[in-house]
Amino acid sequence: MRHMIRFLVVLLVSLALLTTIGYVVLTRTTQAWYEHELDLRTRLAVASARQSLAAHWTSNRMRLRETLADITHDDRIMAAAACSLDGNLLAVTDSYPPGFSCREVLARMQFDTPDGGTSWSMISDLSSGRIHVSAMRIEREGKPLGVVILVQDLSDLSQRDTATRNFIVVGFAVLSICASVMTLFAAHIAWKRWTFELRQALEGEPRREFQPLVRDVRSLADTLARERDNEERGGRWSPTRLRSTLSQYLQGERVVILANREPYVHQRTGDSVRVSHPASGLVTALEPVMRACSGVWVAHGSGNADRETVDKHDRVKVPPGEESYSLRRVWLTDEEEAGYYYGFANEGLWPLCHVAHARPIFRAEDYAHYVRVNRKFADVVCEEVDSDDPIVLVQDYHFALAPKMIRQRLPRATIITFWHIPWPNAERVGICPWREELISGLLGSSVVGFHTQQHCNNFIDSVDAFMESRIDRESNAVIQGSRKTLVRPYPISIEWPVSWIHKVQPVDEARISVRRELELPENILLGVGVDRLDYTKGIEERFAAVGELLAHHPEYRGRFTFVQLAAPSRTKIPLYQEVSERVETIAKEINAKWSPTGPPAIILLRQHHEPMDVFRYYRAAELCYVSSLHDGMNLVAKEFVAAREDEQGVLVLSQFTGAARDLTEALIVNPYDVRRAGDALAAALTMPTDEQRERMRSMRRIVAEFNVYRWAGRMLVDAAELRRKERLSGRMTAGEYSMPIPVEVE
Ligand code: ADQ
Repeated sequence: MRHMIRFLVVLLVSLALLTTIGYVVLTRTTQAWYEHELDLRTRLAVASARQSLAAHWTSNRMRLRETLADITHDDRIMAAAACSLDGNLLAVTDSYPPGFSCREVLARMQFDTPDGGTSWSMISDLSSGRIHVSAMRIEREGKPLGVVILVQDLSDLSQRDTATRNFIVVGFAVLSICASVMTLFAAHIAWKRWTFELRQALEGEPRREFQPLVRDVRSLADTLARERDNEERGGRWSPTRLRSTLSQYLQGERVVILANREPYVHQRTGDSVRVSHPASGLVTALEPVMRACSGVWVAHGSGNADRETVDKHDRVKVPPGEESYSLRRVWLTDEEEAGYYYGFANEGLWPLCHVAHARPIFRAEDYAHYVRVNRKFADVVCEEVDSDDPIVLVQDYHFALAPKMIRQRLPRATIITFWHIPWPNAERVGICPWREELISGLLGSSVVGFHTQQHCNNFIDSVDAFMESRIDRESNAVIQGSRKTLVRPYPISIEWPVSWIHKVQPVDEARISVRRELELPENILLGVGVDRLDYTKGIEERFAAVGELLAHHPEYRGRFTFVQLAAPSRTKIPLYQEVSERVETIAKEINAKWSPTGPPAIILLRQHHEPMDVFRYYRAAELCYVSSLHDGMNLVAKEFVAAREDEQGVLVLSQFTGAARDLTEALIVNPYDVRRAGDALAAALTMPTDEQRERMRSMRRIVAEFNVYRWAGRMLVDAAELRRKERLSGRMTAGEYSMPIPVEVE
């Protein structure tokens, strides 16, 4: 209704405007027509009396007056006069109006037609009404004798003119209204018809050619409904909201997380035991979620003091001092760790899934360990659950087989598996000798989640290529027998606000302390990179871009330093050792070339830093460069944004990260194009503070809104919904209801 009223107001305003313009145009046009008609009448009248006029012009004033009187017999011509060339009145009829003497008319004629025109006319308004005065030259044998003046009465003409104009204007308005009403009516019918067809298509089976459109509309409607639902339920996602959502959906049941990496590692040095946080995107994302919803985190106990700090069930309460959830540690032998973790997961699956030009290595004995370790962890998960239909969150490529193993022991479990790295295209997946086993293992899940829709599509294509199953592309689901696995994008993020951010040094202090620590001048411009030392992170390309910056922008030589925090990672794998050496060599070469003396161009800190230290570096820097060659999300990009409460600093971000889809206000680069990446670094260093603020503010809004509580909340709510349906279908199978038994879970 509101739309209709708005439309009518716009319509009426447009009509008023159109009618006014139409009125002005019509007035001018009809006036021009009448003037033309009057001129024609004058010519005709004078032409028919021309002979008689010329004959009596000088000789017989009496006959001249009679001729003029004959002319005025025409209804419209009310008076006439004959004037000599020097302006004397020769003859005139009755009712000739004052104010148009021979001299006056000749003078006007001369003024209006200076080139010596033979006729002249004008319209004049008298108290008695409107008149048309025209003058025509009279000649005899080519010689001018004088002029004849005719006066025409326009009173009836102006009446006719007004009537015609009114008629046209009213007609025009009526026509416009009719046309608009008809348009409105036709649009209404077409819209009703279109929505009717769309509704029919959405409710039933759409025609083949509409299927892609209907699929998009359905998925959009789904997302909008879910988003609105979320909004209505409580604004921005936070630990409190996640907790209340979970208590609403899970009635206080605990969630079991299975991840290889533990969130807290106990390390003994001498007599003391220290707790550290591993450098891992997975831990960064999941730890705040666990703090918010409690439960159990099952992980490999990798610290050298881990065994001494657990109870007799291999559990320890974490975080230290807060103790809001349990960490259940699983022990691996050196052989198991070498085969499952270093071998199959990190020399096989990691390079398989990242397009970073490292050859995957698949060894049968590594795979055997991978199967055994997956079974070991799956068994521990089944020990830790507190019901026969628990919610289990399986994390990452270390546990592709575990979902199916858990499902075999707990057929009614709701298992959500999140794959933290990219899923490559089907052709590349085909390289893996155990591709069917991996995919089948993952299909034991109720939901398989990836960071992006592209990764979901690649997974579904791989299922299509290698498995016996039915794919429901409309709902992005894979159906095997009576089981359905949903495939969904859940872009991961970080906690917001970061719970310990108030403990990090403020920007001004961080700038001074970091520069002092690195022995750099106070006014040096600083860039920062923060990564595990991994070939997928593009650290070599990053350093090359710094080299290009200094080569093509000499003003930064000695004025800019790039500091790279590089946490050693997977150091037992030869390729990682090589990358570590290569990175060091490149840094040395660039320093030798561009900063042989003075502040170094690159500082490489190959060590682990605690999160608060990492944030201090983010705050001290002018820019942060994330140059991954292929990445799932990349949380470093989001952390840099979270750290910059001062709304300053520029993020230079690889287009091959998942984060590039969310943080579009970053300077997006192709990390392989080191020349342009160098220019982007220069652009970041010269960006005005206002622009930095605008970009940073917009990115901070995105990270705040799409935080990790939202990521976890959406997954857990989807899982709880799925479980509700499974429970319902279970009750129906058990004969509690007399309805037909649905075989699918959704
Ligand atoms: P990662 O490959 O570990 O994660 P990322 O998402 O960037 O990559 O997270 C790295 C984390 O480690 C960050 O929290 C960072 O602060 C920390 N870190 C890095 N270097 C460090 C250092 N030198 N010292 C201390 N801490 C350091 C994987 C996938 C990603 C995906 C995440 C989460 O590869 O694509 O975003 O999981 O799903």
